[in-house]
Amino acid sequence: MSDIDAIRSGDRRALARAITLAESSRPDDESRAAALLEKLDPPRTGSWRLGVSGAPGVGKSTFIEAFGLHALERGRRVAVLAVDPSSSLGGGSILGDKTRMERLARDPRAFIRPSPSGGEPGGVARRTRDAVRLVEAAGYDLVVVETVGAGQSETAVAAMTDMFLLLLAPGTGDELQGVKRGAMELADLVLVNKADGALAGLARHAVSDHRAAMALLRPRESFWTPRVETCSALTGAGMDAVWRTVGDYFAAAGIPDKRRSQVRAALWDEVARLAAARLRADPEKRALLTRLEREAAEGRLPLRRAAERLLDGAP
Ligand SMILES: Nc1nc2c(ncn2[C@@H]2O[C@H](COP(=O)(O)OP(=O)(O)OP(=O)(O)O)[C@@H](O)[C@H]2O)c(=O)[nH]1
Ligand SMILES: [Mg+2]
Repeated sequence: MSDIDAIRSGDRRALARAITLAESSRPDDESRAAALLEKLDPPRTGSWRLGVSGAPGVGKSTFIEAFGLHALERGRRVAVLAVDPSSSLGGGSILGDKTRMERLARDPRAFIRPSPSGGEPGGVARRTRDAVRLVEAAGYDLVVVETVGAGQSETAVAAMTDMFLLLLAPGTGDELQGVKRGAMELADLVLVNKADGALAGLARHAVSDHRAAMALLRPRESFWTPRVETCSALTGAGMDAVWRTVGDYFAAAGIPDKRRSQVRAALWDEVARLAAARLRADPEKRALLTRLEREAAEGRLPLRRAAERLLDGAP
């Protein structure tokens, strides 16, 4: 059976191998991965791609497990992928050992992929995009991409998913100030998690604060006004409402158009990456590159001029 047929037929090991190949930054693996991706069916527009972000410990993994189990009951097949900005620096891994989402992981209708470790920063997002394509080809139609709320990973995840969920915890002081405005601006749904026990009251207050704050932001999508709700990933409270809100979003959204424009933007990222890699590897440019780098570093040549000369091959 070909790799593609094995993936299509639900062979989890073939799927895992294909994702490993897509995560590799070795040039020969990259071209094998591209050949594999080329053979995939066009992406399914019936799938839901959700980005989930939030500060460490806010409950992302617990939420994804609760939401994922909910989705399984409603006939979806669930894949969870992680974009972990720290792993590229040799740090920990979101889905590594801390939270295994054990109940979800045990279900044959779910596929959980730990975050890639190693590789150049920025490459993680690109490889996750390929992993989304692969899990969809294997029939998973709810793809959740988890990322810890740090730096550019949120922006990258929002740019590769259909709907972006931001999780906050009440009473941690990060209600308004600690959470970057940027993450709020990306969010289609803000969830104040841990709305249980002693934190329930605080969570309600946090919701009204965030609603007021969100009302001041310009909506990202013409078809959707971002919402703020509470939930408890631990008890499952509010999970039905979250499911309905996600359903409302997908009923309102023009997913094919949104994905087309995401792919256009990603294409230009890829072009820039490939062009830079080829220039760096070009033996004829090596001497020129060294000289231009030095002149730019010494402030003798504006960056724009250095880049132009490198591209044009001017002396
Ligand atoms: N009370 C309460 N605790 C929760 C809830 N959700 C998560 N927790 C707890 O919060 C802790 C962190 O949960 P995780 O799901 O691992 O959080 P995370 O955001 O995935 O954390 P990182 O992956 O480290 O960024 C765990 O001890 C959870 O049991 C909730 O809704 N209520
Ligand atoms: Mg986690």
